[in-house]
Amino acid sequence: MVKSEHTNHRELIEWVNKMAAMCKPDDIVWIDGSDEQKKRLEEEAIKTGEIVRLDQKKLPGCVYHKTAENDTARTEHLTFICTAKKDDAGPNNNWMDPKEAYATASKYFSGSMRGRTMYVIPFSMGPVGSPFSKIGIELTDSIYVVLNMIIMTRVGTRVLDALGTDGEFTKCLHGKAQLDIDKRLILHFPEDNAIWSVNSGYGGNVLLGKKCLSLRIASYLAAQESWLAEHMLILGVEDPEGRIIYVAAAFPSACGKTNLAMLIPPKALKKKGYRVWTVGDDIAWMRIDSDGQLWAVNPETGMFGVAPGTNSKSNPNAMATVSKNTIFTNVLLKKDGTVWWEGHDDPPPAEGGINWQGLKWKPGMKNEKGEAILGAHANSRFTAPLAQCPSITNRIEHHHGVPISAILFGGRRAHVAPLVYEAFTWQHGVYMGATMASERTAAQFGLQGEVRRDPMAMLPFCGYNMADYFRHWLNMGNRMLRTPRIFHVNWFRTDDKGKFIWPGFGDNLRVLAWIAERCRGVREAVETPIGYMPHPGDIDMTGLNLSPAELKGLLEIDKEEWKREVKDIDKFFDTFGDAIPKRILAEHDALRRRLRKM
Ligand code: GTP
Ligand code: SPV
Ligand code: MN
Repeated sequence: MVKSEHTNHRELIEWVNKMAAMCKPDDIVWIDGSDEQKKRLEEEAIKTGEIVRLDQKKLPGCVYHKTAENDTARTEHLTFICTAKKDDAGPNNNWMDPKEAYATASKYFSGSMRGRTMYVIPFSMGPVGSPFSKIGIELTDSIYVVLNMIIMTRVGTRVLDALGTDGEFTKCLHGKAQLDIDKRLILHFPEDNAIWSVNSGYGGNVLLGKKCLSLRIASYLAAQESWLAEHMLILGVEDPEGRIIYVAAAFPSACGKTNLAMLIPPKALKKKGYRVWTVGDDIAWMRIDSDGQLWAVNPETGMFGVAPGTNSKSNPNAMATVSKNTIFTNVLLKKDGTVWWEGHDDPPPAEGGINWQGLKWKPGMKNEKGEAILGAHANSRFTAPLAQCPSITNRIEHHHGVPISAILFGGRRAHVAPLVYEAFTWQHGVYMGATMASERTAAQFGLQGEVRRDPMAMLPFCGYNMADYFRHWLNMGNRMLRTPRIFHVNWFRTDDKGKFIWPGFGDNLRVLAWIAERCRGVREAVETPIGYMPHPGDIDMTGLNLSPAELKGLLEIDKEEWKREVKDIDKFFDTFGDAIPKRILAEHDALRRRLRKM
């Protein structure tokens, strides 16, 4: 009979024992969720240098951490979906045979925790005990991971209590091993409800509750259980009459989810009485409730946000949120025990500091090629409790979450996509999401700026064949009594000098206000070949310095660009063979026809 002082869950105890037998840690510590234990772990990590305590007067409760230089973003090329059949992973995923995956990773894990402690983190994605939540247990040899998970998820003994003696959980194993990029693997086994991550210490690769569980594994479960696990922020837009509509928005990594989720209304709209409520900034789990409508929950409790460009002008709510109890990763560490990043409120610190590569850094430093050396990595991040966000909703612990009126898709497009357009129907909206594209950012390894198709912002996160995922989206629409309206937005159109035309950030509320009016059915729109669009006069421009010509440019559709777009989408669909749902192909043909008649 297996025994543990922590749980009577037999399968859990056996699994922990088995993983420990492979990794051979000196010690095993169960995370209980208490402040005392958290403090103890912090002290320990400070002693070993894994984290650095920041100036506690200026940044109370804050610490700093630097990852290895080759370990600063998710490594999509080393991320695999390991299903028995290759087709089930789809052309959108790297696939590995589960047997081979377990065998290879076992070699890397074997004995890798000698001289280290294995931490057992019971965590709940979603409110503890809610029937909609999912429980995971992460084993890790990194205190940094433990401290992040404490902020990002609900952890500790109460989760074990909710799990009981036979509850289901995702088996999450993480080991830093040697942080060897040549042996780095992020493996998902949807058929076993398991995740193995080895040789990395970077956020999305190792905080296994986030992308690995809440998107890749959850999307697989959601398809079977008829719900949606999406890479979406959730926010509430309150209009001057006090009515709140909730919006979920899918933008690819580093394309503005955190910023939109915490938006501060521009002065003129604030004066009119607009407010924004933050529900989530990265992940939405959405279910059809007994009222036949779509409801969304944010399964996380923290934000793991991009630091560069965050300042009290672009995102004052984020700045307030990271003023205490925050972990800063790969930013510039200043001599005075504070931190800095490109686009911070403070000018580059003349006294310099330690940059993300561990170099003694001074403003203006250049490399051999004459390029600026950054203080903070472009994908440097902060981990902060969402509860500290001034605009946080009071519905965060509600197990139904919030009712969704609108779904937004969007990416970074210098051209092609106008500021906003609305789908004619749910089916057309699913097509819009399935064909969205964006320029690559620093959140992924690879060629920056290259345009790639990133359906629903889920290309790196869909745990199964995306053709089936599109079908699942279509079917979800059929099951709803009333579907949310679907929109496409683009804050990133540039002029001929490459400058963003739209001011973005807080001013995005002007577009949200139009969307809210569309949802309430009180605004007419212009019918165009790509969807419904606003009359330029219907976007509230009070207090905004943008010429009518510029606004017109933002709403323009270039027929030739769109024809090229349609061809590019053909190529993308081809990668799925004949698996793409007919309803999606019908929308594609319909768009082509409408453009021809334009
Ligand atoms: P992940 O955490 O990687 O999923 O990213 P995210 O989608 O939450 O992106 P985030 O809000 O952190 O924004 C990423 C970058 O986009 C930041 O450098 C912002 O300054 C920039 N950004 C965000 N919103 C806007 C906008 O409306 N206009 C412009 N021009 N830039 C924006
Ligand atoms: C993203 O890249 O979409 C993120 C950061 O939100 S990570 O957790 O690394 O995935
Ligand atoms: Mn993200």
